[in-house]
Amino acid sequence: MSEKPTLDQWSAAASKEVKGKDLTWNTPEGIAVKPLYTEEDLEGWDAGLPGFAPFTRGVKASMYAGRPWTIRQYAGFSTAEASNAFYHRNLKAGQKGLSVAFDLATHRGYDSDHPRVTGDVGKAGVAIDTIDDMKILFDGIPLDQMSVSMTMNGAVIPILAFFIVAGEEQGVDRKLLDGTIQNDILKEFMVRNTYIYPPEPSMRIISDIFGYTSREMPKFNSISISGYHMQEAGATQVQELAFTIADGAEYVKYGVASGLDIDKFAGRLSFFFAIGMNFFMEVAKLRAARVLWHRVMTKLGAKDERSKMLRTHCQTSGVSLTEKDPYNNVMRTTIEAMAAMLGGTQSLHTNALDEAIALPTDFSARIARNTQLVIQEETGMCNVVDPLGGSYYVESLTKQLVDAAWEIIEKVEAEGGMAKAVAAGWPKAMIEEASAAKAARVDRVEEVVVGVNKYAKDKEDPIDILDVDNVAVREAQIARINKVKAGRDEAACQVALDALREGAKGKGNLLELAVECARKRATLGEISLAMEDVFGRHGTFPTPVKGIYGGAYGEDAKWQGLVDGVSSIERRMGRKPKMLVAKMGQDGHDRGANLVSSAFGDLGFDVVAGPLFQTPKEAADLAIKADVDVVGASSLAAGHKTLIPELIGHLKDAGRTDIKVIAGGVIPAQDYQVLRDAGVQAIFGPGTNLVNAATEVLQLLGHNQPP
Ligand code: 3CP
Repeated sequence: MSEKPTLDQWSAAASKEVKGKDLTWNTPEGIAVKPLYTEEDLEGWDAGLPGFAPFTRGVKASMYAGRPWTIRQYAGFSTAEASNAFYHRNLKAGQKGLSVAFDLATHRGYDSDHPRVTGDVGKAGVAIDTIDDMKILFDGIPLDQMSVSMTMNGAVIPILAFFIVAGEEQGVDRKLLDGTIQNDILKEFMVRNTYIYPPEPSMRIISDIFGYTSREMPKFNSISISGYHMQEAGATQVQELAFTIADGAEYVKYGVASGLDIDKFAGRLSFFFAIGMNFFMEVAKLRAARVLWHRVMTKLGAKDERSKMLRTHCQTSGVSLTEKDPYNNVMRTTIEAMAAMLGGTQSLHTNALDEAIALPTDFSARIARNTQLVIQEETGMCNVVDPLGGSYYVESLTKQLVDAAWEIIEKVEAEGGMAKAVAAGWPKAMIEEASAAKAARVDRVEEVVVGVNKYAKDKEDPIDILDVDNVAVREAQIARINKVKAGRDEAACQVALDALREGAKGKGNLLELAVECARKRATLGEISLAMEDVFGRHGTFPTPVKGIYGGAYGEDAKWQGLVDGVSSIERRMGRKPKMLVAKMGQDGHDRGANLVSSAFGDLGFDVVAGPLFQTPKEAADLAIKADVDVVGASSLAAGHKTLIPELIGHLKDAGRTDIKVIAGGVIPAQDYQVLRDAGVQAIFGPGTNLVNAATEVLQLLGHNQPP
């Protein structure tokens, strides 16, 4: 019998094959992934059994062998009628649960008739202004039988109140309402920006929702603590994991401080993670998340095992999708969906292939949904619980992720918890640094994106995408708001709103008070404003990170050529070229804007990072006041065709046609001509290489010798 080879022998053989090249892969998380894992890597690690603490291998003993995860596609666009029809079609085609996407006006607590939201109504989600909209949204969908998730954070009180009253008016007892509300404000302050109120009252809102739902809606998940948006904003998996678990711990502490018994509400906390392209890392991340949550909740004093069990929704990664060569997105999403299920998710959204540029069409939504149906029903993958359990690599990675995230969680704890950390700003800065570093890796082709920075097609064929006529949607919404207001008992409505305002000053349960407002037909904007009168509206200024993007280029000749170009413009103008990076409308997605600010700042531009949520007039005024040479309008939420032409109009009215306007973000090729006709001088779609973009901007500023 031949002798068993040793690890040293393997190492020598591998090294010989690759002529001594180091095969270690250093991931962006700072994890050194070896080319081989063996049982030696599992020392001191026991993954246990599924259905038993700490649930490393899954929260249910039988997992998908007993019941597969919920196919829950996130959707909503334009009107309640159109979204309702879409839901009915999807449910008929095999979807199992609903997940509502609201438009940005709704997210930010504005009715559709508010002057700040002209570009946002019905874009990127459904417009909900009144209880009537909510009733139409769920028409023919029995709310005691269908679990409904709602992605809402800022305007969480009126939306949940509308949902409860829509149930009431369907004859459904709220005890039977099943679903989830996102209700996760800490990550809004960190990365997503659809907050309304300052942090303290926002945290109170969450405790009030915990209090009300644990008492009145025992089947309802009161929060979806979300790491998804962190990864979308550029966070590494370790950062996503650590900050999400730390957010969860903070909410539990607030709930307990408000007088709730931990085991009365903790069993209905749920989570939400992104699943990107680093396949095994994502599988391990979900397993590590369950271990970490169990550890945190034990420390916080939970006794019931259900309070310590991390149940999660997952969504395949939006930022991993590309506008270029878009059918590659089907494969990306399939791989990510497999990572989510092998990690043991409870519920999953698979992105449609066109989601890098628009809301899905029926065609693309069908492929996305069928991706899950094929995995569930054709592959046999669901029949074995945690089939990757025991993999040396996956188990080892799980352990490494637990350890790496725990270090960050302890740092957060040492500094007084996540609310304090968010206020101090360092988690956001860490994520932005990771984001800038990733952008540089992709632009420098150190990270491959097939069809974008490698194997690109010579000519792209535009695909059919969905376009929402938001002028028509807005008019229809305004008509319904007026009808609801005309038909209501005005005095009774005002009494309910006054009671909510008083409750905001004192200690009343805000959700309970808002339910009464919804019954009396108050609008979403009115309910939000009653609280805003007391709490105020929160605003922030971006603080782009410095030196990370540029630092990655170092002495690179092309980069240095650009730096020299900026210097030569500076010599000619007697000052640095100046750029306003503008975010208009209610679009809080600031990853693109922050990246542009960082990269152009590193090149030597004087960058004015404009505040979020400006109107086109405010952005034009700021551009003129700051006397910039160029305005870069960043749009990631489909408002560009309304907002950017308006901005140019205001600059024109002020006689400042010399200020050049460029546009970047999620702008489909189909819209380029409209923008060019309006006067936009350069357009940068998703996946733009920032060095190439800068070359073009320098040319616009008269530097005609591109490096
Ligand atoms: C599950 N069950 C089982 C088994 N598996 N019973 C027996 N054997 C099994 N093997 C039971 C569960 O205990 C539960 O009953 C019921 O079946 C449903 O299962 P679940 O796992 O709770 O699944 P679900 O109802 O779908 O809930 C999943 C979670 C929920 C818990 C994650 O929070 C959720 O659906 N979240 C979705 C969040 C979402 O859609 N977010 C969209 C974000 P009991 O309840 O009686 O125990 S979209 C954002 C996009 C970006 C942006 O924000 O802009």
